[in-house]
Amino acid sequence: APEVVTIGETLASLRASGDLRVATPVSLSIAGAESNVAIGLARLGHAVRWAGVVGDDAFGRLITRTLRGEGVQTSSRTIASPTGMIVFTARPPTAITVDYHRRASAGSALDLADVEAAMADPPRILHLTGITPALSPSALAAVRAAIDRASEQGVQVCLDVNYRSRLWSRAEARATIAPLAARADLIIASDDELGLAVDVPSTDPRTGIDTLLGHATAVIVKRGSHGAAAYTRAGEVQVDAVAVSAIDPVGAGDAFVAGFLSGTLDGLPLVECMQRGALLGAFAVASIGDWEGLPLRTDLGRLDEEGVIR
Ligand code: ADP
Ligand code: KDG
Repeated sequence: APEVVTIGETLASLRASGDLRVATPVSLSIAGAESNVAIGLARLGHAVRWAGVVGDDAFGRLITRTLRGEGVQTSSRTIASPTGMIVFTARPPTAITVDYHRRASAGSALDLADVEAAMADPPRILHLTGITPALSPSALAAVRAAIDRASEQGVQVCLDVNYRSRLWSRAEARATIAPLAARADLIIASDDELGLAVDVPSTDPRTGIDTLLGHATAVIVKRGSHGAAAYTRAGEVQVDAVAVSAIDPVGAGDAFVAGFLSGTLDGLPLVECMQRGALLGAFAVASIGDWEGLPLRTDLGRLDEEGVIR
C-alpha cells in the first residue's frame, strides 16, 4: 500500500520566457499542486500514489508518463475531454502570471469512483488541496468522499488550503474549504489563507489557529522567505527559510508539504519535519519549474546558497 495518496488535477504546463502575444519560447512540463507533492515524496523514496483524470491526448500521456517516470504510482482514468493547461508567463525578476485553460478539462471530471480506486489500499496519509473542490461539483463531491473514506479507514487527512483566486472568490472558497478543514488532521496554509480555513474569519490569526486546533493535530503556516510556523496544542515551532538564491517561487509550498510529510512518515520530531519542509521549499525556489529541482534523498544535505546541488 502507498504511504500517501493524493487526489487532484494535474495539468500540462507551459512556461513562457517572454511575452506570449508576440510569440516566445515556451517549455512544456506538468504542474498541479497534488502531483508536485507526490513527486517530492517519491524522490525522497516514499511510496505515493496520485489519482486523477487525464485527457486522451498527448498532454494526458505526458502526465502519466512523467509521474510514473518519477516513481509515483498512478491511479488515473482517461476520458475524451482535453487535459487542462496552465500557462506561466515570467514578469521579471520573479513575478509570474498564471493563466488557466481548465474549464471542462478532463481533470475536473474527477468523481467518486476515482476516490474508491485511489483509496482501495488505505495509505497512512491522504493529502488534499483546496484547489480540487473548486474544479467542479463532482470534484467537490470526490474530495468530501475521500475525507469520509479516510475517516472510516483511520487515515490521517492533510489539507493544504491553496487558495486560487482564478477559480473562485475568497467568500466562495471559505464556504467550501472551512468545512473540509474542520475534518482535517493537518492543515497547511499561507498567512493570507488561514482565514479561509475557518467559518468565521477573525482579524487575529491566532483565533483561527485555536479553532482549528480544536480537532487538528497541527496547523502549519508558510511564510515564504520568512520560513514557516507549526502550531500544536503543545506549542509553536518556527523555522527560518533556508537561504538560497530564489529564481522561481512556484511550487515552493508543495515542496514544503512534501518535505514535511516525508519527515512525518520517517517519524521525525516536529521541528525536523518543519526543517525538511523548509529545505524542500528552498530546492523548489532555486530551480525553474514546479517540481523539477526537487531533491533525491541523497541530495538533502547538498544545496548550496547559489541553489546548486554540490
Ligand atoms: P506557497 O508557494 O504555498 O506560497 P511559500 O511561498 O510560503 O508557499 O513557500 C513555502 C516554503 O518554501 C517557505 O515556508 C520557505 O521555507 C520556502 N521558501 C519560499 N520562498 C523562499 C525563498 N525565497 N528562499 C528560501 N526558501 C523559500
Ligand atoms: O502549487 C503550484 C500550482 O499553482 C501549480 O502547480 C498549478 O495546481 C496548480 C493550480 O491549480 O494552480
